[in-house]
Amino acid sequence: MACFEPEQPLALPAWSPEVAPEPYRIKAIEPLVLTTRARREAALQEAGWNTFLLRSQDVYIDFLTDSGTSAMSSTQWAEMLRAAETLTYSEAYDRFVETIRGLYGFPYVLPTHQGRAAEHVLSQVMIRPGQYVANNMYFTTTREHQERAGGIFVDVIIDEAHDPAAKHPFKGNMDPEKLRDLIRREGPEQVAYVCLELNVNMAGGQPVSLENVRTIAEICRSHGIPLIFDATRAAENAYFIKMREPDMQARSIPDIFRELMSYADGVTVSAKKDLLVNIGGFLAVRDAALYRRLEQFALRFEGHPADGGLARRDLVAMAQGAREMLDEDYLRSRIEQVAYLAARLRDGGVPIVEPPGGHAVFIDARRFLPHLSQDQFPAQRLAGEIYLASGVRTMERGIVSAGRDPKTGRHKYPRLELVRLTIPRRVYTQGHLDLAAEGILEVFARRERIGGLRMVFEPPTLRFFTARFEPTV
Ligand code: PM9
Repeated sequence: MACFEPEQPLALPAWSPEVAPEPYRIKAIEPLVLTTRARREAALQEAGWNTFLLRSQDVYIDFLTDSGTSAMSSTQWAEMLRAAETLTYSEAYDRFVETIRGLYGFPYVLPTHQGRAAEHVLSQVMIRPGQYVANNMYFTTTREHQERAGGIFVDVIIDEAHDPAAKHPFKGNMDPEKLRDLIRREGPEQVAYVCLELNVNMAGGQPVSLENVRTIAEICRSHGIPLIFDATRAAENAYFIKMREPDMQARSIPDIFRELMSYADGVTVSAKKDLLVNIGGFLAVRDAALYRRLEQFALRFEGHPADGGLARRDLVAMAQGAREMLDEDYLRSRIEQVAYLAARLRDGGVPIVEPPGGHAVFIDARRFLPHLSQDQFPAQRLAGEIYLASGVRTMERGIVSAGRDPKTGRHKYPRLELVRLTIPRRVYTQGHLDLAAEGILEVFARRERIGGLRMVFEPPTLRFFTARFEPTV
């Protein structure tokens, strides 16, 4: 198979009985309620124009997040019920740890209640105040925990990642020169660790190439700097490597995944994404002494190291999800669903981040609403307008999410001002994607008449969750 051509969207494989659209059928349903425009207007006003604050019953199609929103398989449900009936805590823990060890290859595994808890434990244990942490772009909670631990966050992602139109196949890559510069400037002992996120959420769900991982790992090894992956969407990253990287097409996803993991000293994972569960996360490392320090810290915040504050059923659901997440048919159908929605919007002229990523389509609010300045919160406004049009809930990923500089107190003004349409795993059908696309095209048609917002309430941290806004026009 030819490798990725930047000018071409990811092509669907030719039809055959082996390549069906969704490799599952739906056995349980949750009714959806379509609200009226008047009801949505009232709901958005009550929510202060923050889609996070909308009540779920006022949402028709929920593209807020792919986190904890997956449909679990019948085997996951069966495992959960069996665990509650027949397994002791230790047996559930052993199953979880053996599965994670087998797939990820780390000897020491510490469950946590979700991803940000793993980030909290890792940051507090590994960062000395005043040390640097190099990242490929940022994720909100990851950066928050690094800075809370006294770390200095540095973004060393490639420049193309900040350009929504650049069609680089691996826009999540770190720039080796930027990383070397940081190490030269500050000295290797001043770099606590390098944090490489696999599929970079804020860049548009963009993957990192295996070649780039090898290069970054070599730089880290030669300077004695630990390499930590945020492996929250690493299974989806492995799929992109197989599809886009030269000489990878003949390899299996588990094989690519295993090689990827072999370069890291440790991982933090929010299991609410790749692992197809509603709650859970973990930390995994190679070094016994580091593990003992992490375990001691986690005891104070998470629960016993054998459960991370989770129930037995959560541990076995994660284990089963981990066994399902590397299935190539499932990954293909998931990533093609994202590509389908992207194509519908692109065909209608809507500016989106190219190429589409693994978990979401990102609309470029700067180009959608070019008459608004970033201080008028264009992505936040657009997310509200999309909700008003069709009851589809999306999320701002721009100036509101970026927050303020801890030193100057000023807005951070990220180059990317995006609205994220996040596709939950195994949940929505093509009909839902079509409806969402139609609603956005209707907003696009009247884009010139859309005004900005002003922030009327701002919390001190992670403001995107609870900030409130009012339209200026
Ligand atoms: N990501 C998301 O919707 C959940 C809500 S935060 C806006 O994208 C990465 C790459 C993530 C992530 C969560 C976490 C934190 C860490 N890394 O939500 O605490 O995308 O399980 O994981 C969200 P938890």
